[in-house]
Formats: sequence, structure tokens, C-alpha cells
Amino acid sequence: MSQGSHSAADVARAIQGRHNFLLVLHEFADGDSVGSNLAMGRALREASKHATIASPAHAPGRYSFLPGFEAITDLSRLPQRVADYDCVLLIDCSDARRAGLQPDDLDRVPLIINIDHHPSNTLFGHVNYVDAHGSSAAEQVRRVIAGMGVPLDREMALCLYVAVSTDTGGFRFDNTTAETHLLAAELLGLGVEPGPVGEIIHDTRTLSSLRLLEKMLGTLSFAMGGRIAWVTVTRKMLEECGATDDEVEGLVSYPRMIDFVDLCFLLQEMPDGLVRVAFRSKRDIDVGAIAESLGGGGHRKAAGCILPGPVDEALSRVLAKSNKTLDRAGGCP
Ligand SMILES: [Mn+2]
Repeated sequence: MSQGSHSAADVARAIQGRHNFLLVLHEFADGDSVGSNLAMGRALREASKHATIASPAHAPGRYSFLPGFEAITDLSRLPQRVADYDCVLLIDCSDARRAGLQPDDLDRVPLIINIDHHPSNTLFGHVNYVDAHGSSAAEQVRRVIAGMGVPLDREMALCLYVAVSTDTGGFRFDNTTAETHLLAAELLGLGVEPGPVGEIIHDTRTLSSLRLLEKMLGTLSFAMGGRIAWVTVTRKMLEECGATDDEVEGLVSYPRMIDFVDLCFLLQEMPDGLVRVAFRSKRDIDVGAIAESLGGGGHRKAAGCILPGPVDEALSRVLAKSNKTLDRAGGCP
């Protein structure tokens, strides 16, 4: 596969000659994955193309208010084989494996387009539009849609707003740039209402996820004099709270809130016994590098990986890497 960095215009050109598109969310899809893919799917249909949006696992219900969400299909129930689409388009996906696609399938796809903002992107596409400086894949999707000559409508605007707003933590993280706000301004101009949307995506949680939060905080532990904090979510805790795996999303931000913590992580026991690890950091601690060294990836201040179980073993591996990273970073600033 060809590597190197392509532009939004390259993507728009590559799209032109194709008709039948498959877009796939990444596993544990977040607001950027769901919103950017829904906006792109809608723009493709506007351009008289056929677009199917699939998910490797069930798409997170908290985004079900987004237009087009109900049409997201299960990747295992596609009406045709992956290799029979003209183009597979992966957005916000650092690695094609994160979309649940088999290497055999991918080898036979005539065109793979990769639109992403993760520094750890593996450049798996024929066209790789990777911009690690963007706040969200939504910023790139906006440029691609412009390149296609499709006007943004209110529905696309809502999807992109949710994407950019979730990936920037409500425009608070330091990935937020002037360009991010210019995009937000354009989206509000198209009728997005930030109050009600913000309430849904930032201030609404299910009762079961709050019960889970209570149990999770009971596991809060520290190392390196408190600079490292971690929490655990087990299958048993999920069962007791009647919570699902996608309700764990975002809970890692709680240990991060503690004033003296520089680095934190959440260990989530998965149904198959694997352990999903979500990292967050403050100051200039690079958790993306830790996740990458453990087979995962992400950004400097938010990253993740998946490790073999049991939880205790995953914990000692993660803790060893985290200790080393903080040792190298030196003492408290
Ligand atoms: Mn993203």
C-alpha cells in the first residue's frame, strides 16, 4: 500500500470515481467516530453515491439522537462482502484492525481511504489523509466535504458538532485551536443548538453508569506518591450495576481530576477476558507513547491499549511502563 500524507483534496478526488462506499466505525466508537462517519455518509449520499455505515460492535446508544444513527449496521451483517465495495473509508481509526476488518478482506478492497488525526496512525490506506494536529477527524471531514462540493446541511452540522465537541472535551482540551472554533462557529450558523446538544453529550449519564462510577471510585489506587492513579472496572461490577461496556466511556476522567495526579488509567475487564486500558495525563506526560509500547495508540494526553488478562497482570505491566515514563519526566513541575 502506498504511504505518505495526502490532503483533503486528494480524498475528494479519490471519492469522485467511486459509487459504493463502506464506512466503518472503530471499536468502542466515540463521538468523533460516530459523528464524523454519519456526516461523511450523508455527504456521500448528497453526492448521489451509495454509503453503508457499519460498526464492529453495537454503536454506543448515547449517540442515537444523531440523524442516520438508526441505519448503522452490524459489520457481521453486511449485505455484501467487504471486498465487493468500491471503497472502504475509515475515519478516526488509527489502525484498520480497530475497525474489525480482516487483513484478507482489506487486501481485496480496490480503494481504502484513511482519514485520521491520531499520531499513531499506521497509514494503512491507499489514500492516507492523516493530520495529527487536528482536534478531531471532524475537522478533516469538513474539508473533504468542501472538496466534494457538497454544501453542509443542518444534519451534517449536528453530527460534526458532536464529533468535535466530544473530542475536545467541550472545547477545553489543548487540541482545541482557532480552526476548531471557526468550525464550531460555522456549525452553529447552520442551526446547531449548543445548549441542548451539550447537555446530552456532556451532562447526561444513565443511572447504571453513576452506580458504576460509585463502585469504580472504590477501587482508586495510587503509586509514585500519588502522581499515578488508577481505577478498575470488572465484569462483576458491570453486572451488579446493570451497566454495559460502553457506559465505561469517559469514566477515566475522574481519577484525572485529582489535583496531584499526573497520569491515570482505567483497567476494564472485557467479556473475552482481555483488559482494555484507557490512559489520561496532564502537563506534558506522553501516555500515547506508553499505549503504543503496549500495542495500542492514541494521543499524548489520551490513549489506550488492550492487554491479556487477568487484570492484576495487566496492571503490573501498565504500572511498570507508567513508572518509567514519570521517572524520565522528572519530579513535579
Ligand atoms: Mn477522534
